[in-house]
Amino acid sequence: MPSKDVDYSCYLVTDSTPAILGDKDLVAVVKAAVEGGATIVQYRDKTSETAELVQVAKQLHQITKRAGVPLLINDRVDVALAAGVEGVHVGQDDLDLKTTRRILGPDAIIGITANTLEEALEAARDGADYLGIGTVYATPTKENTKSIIGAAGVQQILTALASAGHDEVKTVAIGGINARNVQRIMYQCASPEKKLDGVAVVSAIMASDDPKDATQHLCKLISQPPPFVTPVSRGKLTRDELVAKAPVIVKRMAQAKPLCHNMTNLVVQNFAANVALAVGSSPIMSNNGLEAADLAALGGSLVINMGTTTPEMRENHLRALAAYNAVGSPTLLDPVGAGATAHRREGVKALMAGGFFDVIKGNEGEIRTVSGAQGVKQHGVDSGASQLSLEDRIRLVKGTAARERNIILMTGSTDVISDGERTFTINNGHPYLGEITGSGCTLGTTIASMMAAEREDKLLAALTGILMYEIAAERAGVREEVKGPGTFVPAFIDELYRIRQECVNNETRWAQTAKVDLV
Ligand SMILES: *[C@@H]1O[C@H](CO)[C@@H](O)[C@H](O)[C@H]1NC(C)=O
Ligand SMILES: CC(=O)N[C@H]1CO[C@H](CO)[C@@H](O)[C@@H]1O
Repeated sequence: MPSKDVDYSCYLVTDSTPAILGDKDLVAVVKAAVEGGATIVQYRDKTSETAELVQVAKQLHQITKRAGVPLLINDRVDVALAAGVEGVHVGQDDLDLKTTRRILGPDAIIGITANTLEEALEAARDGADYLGIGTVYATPTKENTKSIIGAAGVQQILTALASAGHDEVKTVAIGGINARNVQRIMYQCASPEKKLDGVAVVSAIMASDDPKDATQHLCKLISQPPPFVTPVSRGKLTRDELVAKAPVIVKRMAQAKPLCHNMTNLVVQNFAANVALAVGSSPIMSNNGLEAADLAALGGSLVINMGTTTPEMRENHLRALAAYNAVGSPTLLDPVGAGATAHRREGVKALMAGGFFDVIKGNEGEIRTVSGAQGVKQHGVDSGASQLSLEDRIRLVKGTAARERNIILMTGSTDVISDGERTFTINNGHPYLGEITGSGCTLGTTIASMMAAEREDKLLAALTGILMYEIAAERAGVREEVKGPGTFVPAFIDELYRIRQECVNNETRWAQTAKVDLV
């Protein structure tokens, strides 16, 4: 077969260890996977003797050749030659690429593992056909956690390859990839300049009771964008369009009364529920991850508030997140106090590695933690009180949103929000919001409610939520009976309710007071 015309999309790496393979037969599993649609197979066996490796490789090759699927051998150039397969995959500690190429010739497929920018660029220069980039996430098959780079790390490598002009080199991501996360990983790894050509999986197929079915399912997922990606391209958005559309979205939301599923342990119960009701969504509080799938099916949105997260809670959060991601319903993360303790930083990292959030909202310290939670470079992890300039805040928010391919909102006296392409600052609100508990959390609820009603342009939905919330606060703050934070709360709830009613009655003037700038 012409070796350089290779489909890397659904790449199986074998594993013969009992912990993964169980009592299944390796050759039978590979046969099933190839029938299920695996497009390329790497035989990886770090323990068997050479003679056995060659013998198994030959057996596997009979299967793959018939299906027109290339077979590569991990590390062992001699075994690849002896079995006459299509190529090898080498690690950084194996035989070097140039020597491997000299031995196997120009037609052989040669891939190499790349964990860093330097390794990737060097391998591309040295003529690798493809790079196995990772480790994306922790995996049961590899112990070395130091090599974990997350989707953000993969993206950084793809960007660097593209800027160095290495468009030709193919790329697959590897490490902890399974049916639950494969679509998100492909989506979040992609840089504007270069996308992944595929993903490599080990346990998701090798450990499955039905490897054919598992492969079919994975290959199908790989070929489709994740459900939470909106098909419409993100159009441009001006302040005037926003002011015109916001009341329409609030009205739509008020009429649909979408469910707002909040997973939180707030001490501000009453206030949170009252805000949701005033805004017009239908609050439901369930911290039980098991019922999340049922709730997700109802078309509402999910708010995860990290206030007091415990390890058991995290399992529930991840389960709920997976359920909402699976149907493409909106999700919002409020990483309360994210930078405060190592435990919370760990929590943010685990949530971001465990699913997709359409919006991550937080104050400066929280968003700085989020920006450092993943990736090759760990910048700005500490939540010091360092005051960033507005320009720095804008850069941070925009860069993090572009990297995560979602929406980042940094709240403050000037809010900054971006989807990586469009960035806005908002200067509405009232100082009393900072004097009451739960105002950050309930802003999250308001935004999530709008996102359930406006599914196409998520940034527009989020902006609508912020405006409704902050303009209600402004109107409450100037009411005659409001003398301080205590009297502010009921007035604020009234104003949220009034704005909703105005929208239902087609009165749109409230939105004119938006202090929003496209930056
Ligand atoms: C608001 O506008 C819609 C469509 O333009 C109209 O059908 C509806 O009757 C209006 N509602 C009110 C309360 O004026
Ligand atoms: C808006 C809303 O539904 N808030 C709820 C979130 O969860 C807490 C309990 O953890 C409830 O008390 C709130 O009412």
